Amino acid sequence: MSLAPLRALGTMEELPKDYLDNLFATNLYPLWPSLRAVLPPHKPTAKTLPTLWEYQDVRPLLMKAGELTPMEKAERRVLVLSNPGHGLANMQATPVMYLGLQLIMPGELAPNHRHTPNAVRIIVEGEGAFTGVNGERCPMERGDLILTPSGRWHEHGHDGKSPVTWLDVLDLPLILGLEASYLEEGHDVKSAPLPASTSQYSAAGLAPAPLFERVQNTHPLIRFPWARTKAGLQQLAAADPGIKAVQMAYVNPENGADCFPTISFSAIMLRPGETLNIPERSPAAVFHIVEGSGSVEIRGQKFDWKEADTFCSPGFSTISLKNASATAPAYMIVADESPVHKKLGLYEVRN
Ligand code: GTQ
Repeated sequence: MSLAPLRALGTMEELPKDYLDNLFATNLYPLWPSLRAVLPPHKPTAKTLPTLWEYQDVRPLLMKAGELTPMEKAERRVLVLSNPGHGLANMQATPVMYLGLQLIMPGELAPNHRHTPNAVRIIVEGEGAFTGVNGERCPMERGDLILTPSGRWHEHGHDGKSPVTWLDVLDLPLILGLEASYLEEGHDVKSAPLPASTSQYSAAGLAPAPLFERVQNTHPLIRFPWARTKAGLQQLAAADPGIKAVQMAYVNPENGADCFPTISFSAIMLRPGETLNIPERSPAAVFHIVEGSGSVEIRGQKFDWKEADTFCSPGFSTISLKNASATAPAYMIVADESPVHKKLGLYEVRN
């Protein structure tokens, strides 16, 4: 299909100043000087810049926050991975996703609260911490993915001996943009502990069915232990050596749906020596490295990554992931905004 050339449109400068003043005084604004900015041809304009946050750079600053700011003054001790393309103070990595690295020290408690944005924790470092989600106590171990869905009470505690850190992924920028973001301070929920969902859904394809009454729960499984995810990826790779990508989605085990209505999560194993070319898709994405090292090229920009690093890509980007090792697999967790794009009829895969 040949595309018609774009008409050159009138500019602000061409309009008389007193006319513009009258427009502004009446809370009006002319479309045509800005039309190309909000409706660019063929492909959206992305504020989101491909950005890498190396854990070795963030960690000392996060530990320093542990010295500078006690938990009582922080509620959540987090350094936000802010995309410079959106402005650092806007605290967003992509249009839908907020990322933060959170630190909890031994003996500390990040108090109970709940909020409208959905959140996921991906555990990065340390042992002995836990997240309570509506009373379900979830141990935090490296690589685990733990959901705290919208409206669920949650708190973080730490009975161990060394600092524990994790990556928070929230749909905060979207919920904030909808003017629907708010929080409530906590209640003590320990009195009504829930059974561990990880034990209830311990085997793929099997769900608890006490006397055939199935659970109606939008988030039946809260904690996805890394050991299981890794084993699943390895078994997938072994079962189908020709498979295009060794990737498994984190889903609601009752119905196979994405965990959240806004963000989709999956895990990828890059086989030894593998280069994985991801086609141009409309949603932005975030990658967090659990194990291994390699490089990525996003819109022609190249980054080297290793364990515990995090990077993001704008939508409509070609992404090429390369495992640096010829002998060891690399593992990463991917979050993308495809659920929002699909619901709004915007989802595209090109080439
Ligand atoms: O742990 O509940 O990074 O409420 C931002 C807001 C983490 C949390 C964040 C939060 C939390």
